[in-house]
Amino acid sequence: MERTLVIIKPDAINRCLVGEILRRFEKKGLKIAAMKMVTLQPYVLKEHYAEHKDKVFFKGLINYMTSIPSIPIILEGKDIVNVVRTMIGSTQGREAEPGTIRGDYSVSNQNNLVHAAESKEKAEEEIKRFFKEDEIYTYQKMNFDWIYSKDEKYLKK
Ligand code: 3AN
Repeated sequence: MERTLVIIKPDAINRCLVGEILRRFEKKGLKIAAMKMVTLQPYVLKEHYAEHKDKVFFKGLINYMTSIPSIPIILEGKDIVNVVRTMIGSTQGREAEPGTIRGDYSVSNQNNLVHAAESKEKAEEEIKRFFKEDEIYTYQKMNFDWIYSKDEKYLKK
């Protein structure tokens, strides 16, 4: 089953939106394979956001992301990278579609509540960045038989 890396960011914690964000992922039928609370270290974030290192907002982004703890999560499901990217909405909260997490709760381009990996390759890279192997759980989810159809269950993707 495909996996993705999500981070519930410091602004979501300060704004009491952790439960709401998790609720959306759970109600959609996505499986939580790992989750923890951690204050992210600047060196980890500099690597994670390396593509933005020359942008004017880089320093502010690192400061915001290290200000208080975050909640990295691994979610599992079919086509999960696309499913979760659709659920979080576009980067700029003011332009994100209503119905998405950012569209409903963010009006900022930096404080946009949640990160989600943008491709399958990045997801696997980011999972290794934020989790050790023994922090990731394999288990049979009780409602699995009702979340996917019989045909879909046996598809590898
Ligand atoms: P996304 O998180 O939607 O994949 P990226 O990868 O372009 O967006 O940006 C990473 C993070 O950098 C964003 N989630 C946001 O917190 C911050 N960011 C992006 N663009 C800006 C900007 N113009 N000003 C301030 N912060 C930004």
